[in-house]
Parts: sequence; C-alpha cells; structure tokens
Amino acid sequence: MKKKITLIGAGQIGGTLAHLIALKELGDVVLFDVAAGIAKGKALDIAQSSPVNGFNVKLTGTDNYDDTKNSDVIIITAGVPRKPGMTRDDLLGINLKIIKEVAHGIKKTSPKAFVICITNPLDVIVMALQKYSGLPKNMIVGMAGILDSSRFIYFLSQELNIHPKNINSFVLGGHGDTMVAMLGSTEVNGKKINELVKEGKITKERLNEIVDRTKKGGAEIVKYLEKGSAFYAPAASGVEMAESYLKNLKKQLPCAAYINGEFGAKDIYAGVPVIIGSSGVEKIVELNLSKEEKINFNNSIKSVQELFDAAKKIDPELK
Ligand code: TXD
Repeated sequence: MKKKITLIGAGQIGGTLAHLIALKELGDVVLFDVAAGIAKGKALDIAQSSPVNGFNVKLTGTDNYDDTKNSDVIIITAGVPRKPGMTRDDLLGINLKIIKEVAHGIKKTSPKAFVICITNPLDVIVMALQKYSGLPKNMIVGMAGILDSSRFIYFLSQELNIHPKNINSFVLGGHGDTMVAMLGSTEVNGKKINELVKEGKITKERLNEIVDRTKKGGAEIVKYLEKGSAFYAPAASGVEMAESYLKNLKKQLPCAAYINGEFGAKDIYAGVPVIIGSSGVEKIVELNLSKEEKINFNNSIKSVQELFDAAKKIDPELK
C-alpha cells in the first residue's frame, strides 16, 4: 500500500519536497496550501515529469484538509520566510498564528501521522505545533539540525578539499545564532578535527570562521535571493527524516525533538541527536559533551526558552 505524504505549504520548500519525494518514490504526495492554485499547479507540473524520470506516484494539490486525511507523514512549511535583515525570531508572531491553524487542521484528519515541522523560528514553532495539536511528542519533530550540520560539513569539505561523505559532524541546540557545532566529535577521514589543527591542516581561527558561517548560513542565502530563503538544502534535509521514518532506517539524525531530562534540559524542543524509525523519534542519543559544548548547548536552550516565553505572551493558550 503506497504511503501518503502531505506537504502543508506548497511554496519554495514545499514544491522542492514534492519533487524529491516523487523522484525517490517515497509515497503519493498531497500538496496543501491556502493558495490552492500553487498547490495544484506544482502537483500537476511534477506529475507531468514522471514519464521523463520514470517515477510512479500520485501528486495532487488542495486547500481542503479532508484531502489530506490519514496521511502517514506530514511535512509543514506553511508560513512566511525571512526578508533580508530579518532574524528567524522576527517571524514568530505571524508563523505562530499559521501553525495554530495548521495544528487544528492535521489533528482532525491525520492524528497518527509522523509530523516534520520546518517553519521558522523552528524550535518554538515545533513546540507550539505539538501543544496546539496535542499529537504525541515522539511523532512531532523539527527539521533544522540536519540542514545546519550539512552546511557545516559542506564548508569544511571545501576548506579541506575532502569529499563530504568522509566528514562526520553535527550541529545541536536551537536553530539560530546560538546553534552549537560539535567540534569535539567532528571527524575527518576518521581523525578528530583537533588532530588536523595540531597538524596545521586547519587553524582554530579558520574553524571558528566556518562555524560562524554555518550559523549565518540562512542569512547568507536570504541576502543573495532577496525574496525568500534557502529551500533546496532544507527540503533535502526534511526528506532525509521522512525516509528514515517511512523505511524504518533508524538513522541517528540531529533534529529538534522533545527533550525531558536529556542533556540536562527539560520540557523543551531543541536540536539533539535522535533515532528516527517507524515509531517516530525513538530515542534521544545522549553524548558526552565537552565543557565548552555543554556551556554553549545550555546557552542555546536558554535562548529557545526565552523565545518560547515570548510566544506564550503572544498566545497564552501555550502556557
Ligand atoms: O531549517 C529550517 N527549519 C528553515 C526553515 C530553513 C529554511 C526556511 N525555513 C522556513 O520555512 C521559512 O522561514 C518559512 O517559515 C518556511 C517556509 O519557507 P518557504 O521558502 O517554503 O516559504 P514560501 O515559499 O513562502 O512558502 C510558504 C507557503 C506559501 O505558499 C503560503 O501560501 C503557505 O506557505 N501558507 C500556508 N499554507 C497552509 N496554511 C496556511 N495557513 C498558510 N499560510 C501560508
């Protein structure tokens, strides 16, 4: 039986998600958007490429939640993206309203779905989505860490002229300027990055510049695009999570998950290493953090909490 994947938001990321899912034949796709024409037009356009690329999935577009009923996976990008000069946090007010509407829509029609949220400001929006929808905490997860880790690995691979697949690293914490690149666990061809610093292959300063560029990775693209923000790498990252769920791959992936005690954080969503399989977020993988990583992670959790406090002021229902 073909899986049903609903994409709430058929904009830049939503359309790219639909195309990648179709090419990988992960399941039938329902593109949902308040701009129904965008959803219908993109669904039809991708469907018309199936003879060229040889995939066989159904693609439909709608603005009616009834058409999304009993989805196996829901990926949410509904919301507005940043404009140049805006921070991710500036989107809180408008995207909180949108996610409340989406939460009520999916709660009724797909209460058993695995829900991947991409809308910014990510950690707080995914936390609000879980509270508004009441869906199980292990079935609601945010996409950010895979994207941030991918940016970091890419920059490092260019700097060291090494294939990205030979670099292991990940970024934890909030999806913002306080995100934490886990340098202590970063390995290049199986060697700790600090070894490469000792060997003079890369300086500590250069490494810090790469970490900083990763934190600002989204803003760099917003500056170039002027209208809209990154969408290819975010979509690829969201599909990685959906595939691990649908195929029960049990991949360890950095995602914004519900933390309740792990890493010393409580009752909050933020980026941590998780195992994603057919039961959703199956486990949080608690790693040993260096002293500096612990300080930075706690600082990142604090900034997510502060933004969530701001969200509760906007909508007391989130208390
Ligand atoms: O790493 C990450 N998590 C971030 C997330 C990476 C990049 C972009 N990030 C955020 O994703 C970005 O800041 C936005 O909040 C979302 C979506 O970005 P996208 O670039 O796809 O935005 P678009 O192209 O504006 O698409 C948003 C669509 C658009 O077609 C609207 O009509 C639709 O959302 N929309 C809605 N759909 C359903 N329901 C409602 N209420 C709604 N409101 C708007």
